[in-house]
Amino acid sequence: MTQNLAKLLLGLQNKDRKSIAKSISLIENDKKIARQIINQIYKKTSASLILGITGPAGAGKSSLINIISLELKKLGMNPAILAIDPTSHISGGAILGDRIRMNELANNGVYIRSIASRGATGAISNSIYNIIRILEYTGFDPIIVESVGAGQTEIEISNISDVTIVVFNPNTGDNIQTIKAGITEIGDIYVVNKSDLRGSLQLYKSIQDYIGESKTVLLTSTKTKKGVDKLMQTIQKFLNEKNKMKKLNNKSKVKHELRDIVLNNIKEKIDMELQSKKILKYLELVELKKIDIFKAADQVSNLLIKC
Ligand SMILES: Nc1nc2c(ncn2[C@@H]2O[C@H](COP(=O)(O)OP(=O)(O)O)[C@@H](O)[C@H]2O)c(=O)[nH]1
Ligand SMILES: [Mg+2]
Repeated sequence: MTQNLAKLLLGLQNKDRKSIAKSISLIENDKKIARQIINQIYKKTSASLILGITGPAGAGKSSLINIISLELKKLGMNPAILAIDPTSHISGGAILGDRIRMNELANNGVYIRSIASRGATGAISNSIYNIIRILEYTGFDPIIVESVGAGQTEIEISNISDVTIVVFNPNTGDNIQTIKAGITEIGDIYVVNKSDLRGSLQLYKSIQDYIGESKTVLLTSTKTKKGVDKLMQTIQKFLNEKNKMKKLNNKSKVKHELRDIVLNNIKEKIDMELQSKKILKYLELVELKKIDIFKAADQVSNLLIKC
């Protein structure tokens, strides 16, 4: 272990914010260093609970997380927030509201960090698992992950979360038609926020009808604080339950992560192999109309899977 790395790990153990920020940046930007860091800390990370919060932009996820994390702090917990930002890093261009919120959280000892979601699909960045490990090593629990529900993301967030909250709001024209089928499976708690606005009760009722009785649907307002107590009680109930099943949940999370890494490794390797000379032969055969594209693809696939 290099001296720099040792210093960084010591900083993490002391909950030094600069060390946390630096470790996360290193992990996001350098695969090799990420591996070194994880190799040094993995034995000392204990699984923190992950509270995933997803939903459309502007639904009030950040406002709710602000309240939730301050309440959890009051209960003696040590929450951290990871905001998966589909556009840019908060530090690059935070809107004023976000900045004020972030300052309030930081002043109360809640760690908050915005991370970019990589890739055109908006898929959750691969480094998120490792960033979570850094926060676990530092002693944060639970870790709240905010993501904008866009396509795959809300499905992925439920894979890494112990408890998933899906947030809706009445003024973005969200109605039952725009709520995708998949979303009814991923949430543990469904929240219709902005209950101070018109249309919220109607949306709440239609979501309740759509989701059925087995799931909790709540109505909240971060403006009037109505429904916030009930939300906190529900979150606590879920966190307590999940705490008891931590081992089992952790196994399923590890399974997902392992699958992600293996698929990524294989994809990288195959992408490289596809550039190789032995593949050119098949291109030629297709061009010369000796075989059709599907046959070529089958043969290339067979060839590559063996390698
Ligand atoms: N009227 C009303 N506005 C809200 C409520 N919660 C959040 N907002 C506002 O909605 C906007 C988006 O909130 P934000 O928390 O950033 O949403 P996010 O994109 O889901 O994280 C902000 O201007 C908030 O002040 C609420 O309960 N009622
Ligand atoms: Mg937000």
